[in-house]
Amino acid sequence: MVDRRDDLNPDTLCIHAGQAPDSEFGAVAPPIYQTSTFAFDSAEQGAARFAGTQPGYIYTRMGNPTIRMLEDNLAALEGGAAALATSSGMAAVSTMYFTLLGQGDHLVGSAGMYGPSRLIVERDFSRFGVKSTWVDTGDLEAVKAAWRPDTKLLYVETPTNPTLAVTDIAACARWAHAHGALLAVDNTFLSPVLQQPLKHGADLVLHSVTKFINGHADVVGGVLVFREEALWKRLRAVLFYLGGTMDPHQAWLVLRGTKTLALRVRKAQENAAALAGFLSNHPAVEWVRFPGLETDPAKRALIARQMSGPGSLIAFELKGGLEAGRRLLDGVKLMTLAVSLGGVETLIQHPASMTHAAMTRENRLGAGITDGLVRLSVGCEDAADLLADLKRGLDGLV
Ligand code: LCS
Repeated sequence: MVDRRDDLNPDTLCIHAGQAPDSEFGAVAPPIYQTSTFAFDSAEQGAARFAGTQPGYIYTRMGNPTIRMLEDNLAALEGGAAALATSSGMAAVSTMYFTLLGQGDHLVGSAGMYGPSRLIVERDFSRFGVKSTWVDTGDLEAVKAAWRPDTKLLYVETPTNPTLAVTDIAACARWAHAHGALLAVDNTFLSPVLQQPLKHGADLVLHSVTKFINGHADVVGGVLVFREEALWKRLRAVLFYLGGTMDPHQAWLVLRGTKTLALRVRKAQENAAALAGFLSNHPAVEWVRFPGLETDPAKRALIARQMSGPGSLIAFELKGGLEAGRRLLDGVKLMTLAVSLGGVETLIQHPASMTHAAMTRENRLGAGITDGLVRLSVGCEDAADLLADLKRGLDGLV
């Protein structure tokens, strides 16, 4: 079985890590162990499995071979010690909060992160005495200013959804560790093909695997990947009781997705670079945010250090603001008007009225999510077809 071998490149790990031909019949594709429970040979063996003195499976909420293949695959891709697959990205986020934060603890997070990842702390975990401050984590001075003696977790999304602000993971790791806290990074927007936060000092990485990792808009899922086994064990114990674990069939579908992850990410990124360049030169466009178009020298250097590409998400605003944005959303034909991202199909959406609508307008504006911001998740279609669709939509506005 291909494991965490440093000599293998991401393209190879995507296809092979965590997966060996099936031991029973040699099936090349991973078998789906669609079972809720596992038979013991004897009472003694059952007791030993529960006691943890003998390896082997017990019950699918507490582990399953198909799910384990996905966890090993993603742990290898992120360069981690171990992983936990979850029923959704939000199950990964909430299991992390539930394990690492308690009464009186404080969290510092990226203001512009995916709305629900922030809202669940402000609305729900606050009922149990968890406090939070949300800042532009791309500015280390803002992180330092938000810090308190009881800060236990620094939670960064980089680049952020949907503003594409980039945070220095290594600098955040140094700061958090020097102050007795952990650093978690949501790596959904880039995937391990383009960014590996654990290598820059993060303690855990999480993904909505619904996005690039699965890549085919047919599964909702999540994963947590850990630099060290001790933290994996802590979250694992909580996940097994909270119950947000993945299903074997879900894991199998995601394993199909990971095989082509590197290919899809690169193709989508090429397309995105073409569309971002086109948008930034179009008279109907007010501004474009895309890591590949960054002009600030310090941020450019950070992007070169931390990311092996700009990814395939673009945020932009039209000169006509919200109204023009609405007309574009209704005017494109090939691009699909839908939330989510990271799939083979290009999706277009309006965060202020869709993905980030539950946030207050004040918090949205504070996080850079203007009323007219349009988010594009560029897929793997032909670049010329995408450009023609966008051109048709924009030309109708000027
Ligand atoms: N983290 C990020 C960065 C996300 O974009 C999302 C979902 C999640 C976590 C939560 O993952 P889920 O539970 O949905 O698997 N982002 C969405 C978006 O931008 N549009 O629809 C969902």
